Amino acid sequence: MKLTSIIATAAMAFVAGHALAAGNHAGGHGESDAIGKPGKAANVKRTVTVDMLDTMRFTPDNIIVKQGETIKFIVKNSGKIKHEMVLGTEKELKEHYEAMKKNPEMEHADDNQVTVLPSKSGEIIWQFTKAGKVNFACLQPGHYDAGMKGAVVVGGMSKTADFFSLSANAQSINPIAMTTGEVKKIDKDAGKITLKHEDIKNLDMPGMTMVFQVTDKSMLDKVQVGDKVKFIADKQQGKFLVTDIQPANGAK
Ligand SMILES: [Cu+2]
Repeated sequence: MKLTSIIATAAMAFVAGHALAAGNHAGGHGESDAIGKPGKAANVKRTVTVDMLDTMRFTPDNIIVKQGETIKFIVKNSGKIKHEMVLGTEKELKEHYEAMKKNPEMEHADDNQVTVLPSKSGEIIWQFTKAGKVNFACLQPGHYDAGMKGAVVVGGMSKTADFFSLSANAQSINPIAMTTGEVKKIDKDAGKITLKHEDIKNLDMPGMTMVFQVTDKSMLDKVQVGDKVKFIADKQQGKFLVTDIQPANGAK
């Protein structure tokens, strides 16, 4: 059995919601173990918003997570046609995509995927238990072929060269490590934080004070101006992002 739990098309309006129906995978049947397992809402440490566009792209399309981390993906459809985000191995995704081409009307409701109608959003809560790479794709007919895919790199070590090619000075693949810094300014509305930071090794960036976009505004509730923090910085599409932040002393 591959990506199962195919449901009938009846509840079209319902697909924008998350995959409520698929409680059957909790604990896994084996097939999903390679990519992790459905996450529990109580264990969510971080929310990542993924935008789906009619240009057949995910933004971001390269996401870095820690091994064991439970991520809540807010999956937005900014396009005018239906899209979906499905997590899987490349093999699973390809097989599923072929099945979708033969049965374009089918809807699925596994925990590892969400189908989203135009202008709507849905969510996936997923725990990444194995180091390595988990692929994701839109399996709507034609979309995968058009390049609508991405990857989650699990384990703090990027295995995808294209991620590091974004960093002009990247000469080697550096492990993603927490960087120490101090909060200088928080702009909650804009989702921005200004950090005076030490060397950011994974971006090959010397210490300085910089403005970062946070991947989730709620991260800004955890810290205040003047706090010493540890954070993970990333660079995607030329923008500097903070994907995780926490008080440096743990206490708070
Ligand atoms: Cu799509």
